[in-house]
Parts: sequence; C-alpha cells; structure tokens
Amino acid sequence: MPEKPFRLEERLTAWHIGIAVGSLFLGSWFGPLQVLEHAGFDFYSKLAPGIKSYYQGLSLHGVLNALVWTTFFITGFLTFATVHSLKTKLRYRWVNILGLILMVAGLIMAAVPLLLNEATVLFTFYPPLKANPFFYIGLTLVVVGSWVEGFGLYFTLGAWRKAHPSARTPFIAFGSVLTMVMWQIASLGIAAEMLFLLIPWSLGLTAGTDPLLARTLFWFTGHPIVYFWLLPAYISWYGMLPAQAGGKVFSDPLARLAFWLFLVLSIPVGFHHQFTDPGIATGWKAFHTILTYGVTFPSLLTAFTVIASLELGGRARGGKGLFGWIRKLPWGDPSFSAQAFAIIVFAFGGIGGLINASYNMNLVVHNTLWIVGHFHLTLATTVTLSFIGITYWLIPRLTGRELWSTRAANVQVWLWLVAMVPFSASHHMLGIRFGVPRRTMLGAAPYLSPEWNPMLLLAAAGGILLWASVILYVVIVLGTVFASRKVAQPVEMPVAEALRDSQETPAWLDAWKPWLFVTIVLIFLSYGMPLVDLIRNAHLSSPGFSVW
Ligand code: HAS
Ligand code: CU
Repeated sequence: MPEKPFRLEERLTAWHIGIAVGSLFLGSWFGPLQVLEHAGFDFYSKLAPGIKSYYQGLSLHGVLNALVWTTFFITGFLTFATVHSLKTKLRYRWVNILGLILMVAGLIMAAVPLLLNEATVLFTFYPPLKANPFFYIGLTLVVVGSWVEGFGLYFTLGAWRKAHPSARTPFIAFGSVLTMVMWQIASLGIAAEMLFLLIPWSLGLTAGTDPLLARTLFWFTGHPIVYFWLLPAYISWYGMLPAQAGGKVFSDPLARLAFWLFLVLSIPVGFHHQFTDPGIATGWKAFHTILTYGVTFPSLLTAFTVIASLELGGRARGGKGLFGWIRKLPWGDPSFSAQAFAIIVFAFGGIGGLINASYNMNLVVHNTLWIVGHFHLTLATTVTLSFIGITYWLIPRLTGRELWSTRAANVQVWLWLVAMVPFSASHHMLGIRFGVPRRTMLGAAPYLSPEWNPMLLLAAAGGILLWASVILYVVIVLGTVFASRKVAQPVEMPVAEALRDSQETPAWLDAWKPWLFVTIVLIFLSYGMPLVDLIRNAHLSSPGFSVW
C-alpha cells in the first residue's frame, strides 16, 4: 500500500476520537441509572458501587458526555478536516501534538477528583459548590490544549493562504478554523472564571467567591460552547453530507454567511441562561434575548441551504415530485441517515430553544426537566448523532478497514432516534406541565407526585434504549478497529462541490478582519457594562459547599 500522506495527522485524529468514544461510553452508564432513579428504582449501590451519590454520577455523566466527548471529537475531527480540505500537512505538527498532550493531562487531572467524589459539582460547576483544585486546573488545561490545537490550525491555514493568495479558502477548512476562532474568544470567560475565581478559591488563597460573577463568566462561554459543539456538525452537513447524498452545496456564499453570523452572534447572548439571576439589570437580559433570536437566523439559513443541497442529491438519484426526492436519499448508509436524523431532530430541538430564549416563557421552563429534554435533542442527538455518523466513514478511513457491520450501524442509528422520542417528549412534558425540577434526585424528593409516574417510566424506557444504542455504537467502533477486513483503498473524506464555483464567492465572505471587528464590538456592547459593574461590586465572600 502506498505511504499515506497524512499519517501523523491521522494518528493524532485517531487518538482524539478514541478518547472521545471512550468517554461517551463511560459517561453513558449513568444515563439509565438517572432515569431509573427518577422513576423510583435506585440501582446505584448495585450497579455503580464506587459512586457515592446520584449527584456524583450526574457530574460524571455531564462532564464526560457534554464536555469530554465533544471537545476531543471536535479537535480531532477539525484537524483531519483542515488538512484534508487544504490538502496540506499541519504547518507545525509539534503544536498540535502539544495541544493533545495538554488535553490528555488535563483530562486525567480532572477525572481523578471526579471519581473520588471530590468534584461533585455537576458539569456547570456553579459556585458556591466547591471542587478539589485539580478538577478546575484539569478542565482549564483541556481548554488551553484545545486553544493550542486551534493555533496549529491557524498556522496551517496561514501558510496555505500565503501560497494561494487569490484563492478562496476551501469551505471545510474555513469552517474548521472559524469554529476554533469562535471557541477561543468564547472560552475567555471560563478561563477568567477559573484563573481569577475558582482556582484561587479552591486553593484557599481567597476566603470566598462571588457566585454571580462566576456564573456570568461561565455563561459567557457556556452558551457559545453549544455552537462549538454544533458547528463541526454543520461543517459536515454543508461540506460533506451533500456529497454522501450525491448532491452539491446549494450555495457556498450562504454557507459561509451562516458561519460568519455564528462568529458574530454566538457570544453576546449568555444572559438567556441567567434570566432568573438577580443582580443583572432587566435591560441587559432583554438585549441578550434579542441577540439570541438573531443567532437562530444562521440555523434557519442552514435548514434552508442544507435541505436544498440534499434535494439536489435526491433529484440527481432520480427522485421526482415535491417529496419524492426524500425517498431516494441514501437511507441505507448509516453515516447519512445518522446525520439526516440529526437534522430532523434539530427542527424540534431548535423550536424548544426559541421557547427557552423567550424572557417570559423561560420562567416556566427554567430549571425543569424541559431543559433536559431540550439538550438531549440538541446536544445528545443533533450533535452526537452527527458525530456518530461522521465516525462511520472516519474510523474506516483512519484504520484502513471496512465498517464492521453496516446493518448493525443502521440499527444503532434507528434505535437512537426511536429511543429519543419517548425520552425527550416525556422530559419536555414533565417540565412544562408539572414543573418537575432538573438536577434533582427525584426519588428522594418529598414532593414527588404520582401524576408524574407514567411520564417518568416512559423517560426510563427511552433512557435504557439510548444506552443500548451507545453500547451498540461502541461495539461497532471496536469491531471496525480490531475485527474488520482491511481494504485496499480506504475511503476518502467526502467533499461536496458547490453548485456554483466557490471561487466566485464574494471576497468579503473570505475576509477575517471586518467580521472579527464586529464580533469584538458586539461583545463589548452586550457584556462590557454589566461585567464592569459585577467586577466593581464583586464580593469574594461566599464560602464553598460540598453537599454530597
Ligand atoms: Fe439551548 C439551554 C436556547 C440551541 C444546548 N441549551 C441549553 C442547555 C444546553 C443547550 C446543554 O434561551 C442547558 C445548559 C444548562 O445546563 O443549564 N438553544 C437555545 C436557542 C438555540 C439553542 C435559542 N442549545 C442549542 C444547541 C445546543 C444547545 C444547538 C447544543 C448543541 N438553550 C437555550 C436557552 C437555554 C438553553 C435559553 C437556557 C434554558 C434555561 O432556562 O436554563 C438555537 O440555536 C436553536 C436554533 C435552531 C433552529 C432550528 C433550525 C432547524 C434546522 C433543521 C430543520 C429540519 C427540517 C427537517 C425542517 C431554529 C437546522 C428536514 C428534513 C429532511 C428530510 C432532512
Ligand atoms: Cu444558550
């Protein structure tokens, strides 16, 4: 077999994906335990004997599934996507290797206190809940590692642009680098929270902390982090999926415009997580609400452009009539169907998001199981099922082997979709109808009502099926890596052509400075005054609590 040109880059990617899948596997064990606990069946002592409480399990579930699975998958996938899209090796490979080492070191550092019940603070680690300093330092290292990997991609794109001064950046590389830039700006909030508040506090260097300031810095990052998760899926939907469906990108300029809008609008919206926090003036919350409705616009553009691109594919495959093209899409290809299901589910997850974002409707759903329903549609399906779909071509590519079983992969993808319907519907209903709280060990709650039981049982059934789908996924990954046939010609990364030559895309859609300028200005407008106010009035007075 000829020497592969990107061997080192692919090995780096493989490490990232391996760690990501491993954490999804471990984190998912707690899912069924949680829904069963809610439905009145407490299996923690039998099935997770080392775990001290529901809350320790929930912290592991959130950190491993929401933070580790995503961040490792994304940094690995974007590295692969950038080098293959630009057809060039990483400019400085040591930078990306260093980034991965930092991320792994951080992961280990954070995992130890989590496992020792020293960081039972849930994945949002809101103070005054207090964790062991290694938890905060570890998570900070993971973020810093991801920044370093981001720089590795900028150097690579920079070198490419120098060598191709008048060419448009290929869309996939453009989207990958933009995702990293957005993430680096966005994660400054969490970096500040860690460095100035949580780490000194947990080390005993300050007597207390300021929960409101900490939460505000957290959500500066916490909202855009959901687009850090979503944009890699969008890169695939726009730049790869049309090729898998036999179609073309309906509009390269619209695709780029959506990404620029995400850069500009992802960050200045964090107060929609803090509507009920006292201490932030109503006017600022209203301003963030308006901008939140702004950031739904690029997703609506995406719905239009991606579906139009898939329609081109369905018609090229012989589909006729208004909807006949849908049947002609390659539904038997699990990589395609996983992502198509992810898109369909996002219609519902996104509508839920619009409800959350409404300043007054949020009061009905905030802190209820409705939100859990929302983020299992968005994060745990739209994003996760897209990533799973991507691995169904990426892992065969990385290993030079066939997918272990296409049929098993199809079952896995369908099982996820079918399980998510009762899971998310029941969570939404429990939240909006009965006001059932989230982040709560319901089995021990004195206010538990028999009215909730049917929905709680439905949620438990969905949760168990979802867990089965994760286990099947891991079996398929392991089967592909260790037990599948080698192929002579490994699959290529799918790259969709645009309907019109992307070189004709206007230059302003490939120019960084104006967009970065607007991004920074909008951050100052939306966060400048409230943050100055909170910092001026900061009281490092709250002691830490270790409740469980
Ligand atoms: Fe959210 C809370 C608002 C999107 C994740 N969100 C959360 C939390 C998470 C999360 C994890 O305003 C909980 C955090 C915590 O622990 O407290 N969210 C939104 C809005 C959007 C949104 C406005 N969220 C996401 C995405 C996530 C995610 C994406 C993860 C990846 N969210 C909120 C708010 C809260 C919140 C409040 C705080 C709630 C509270 O009170 O605590 C928007 O970005 C959504 C825009 C999307 C659309 C849909 C576009 C549709 C598409 C497909 C159409 C498909 C069709 C079918 C028509 C408007 C692209 C196609 C057919 C075929 C054949 C293919
Ligand atoms: Cu948000």
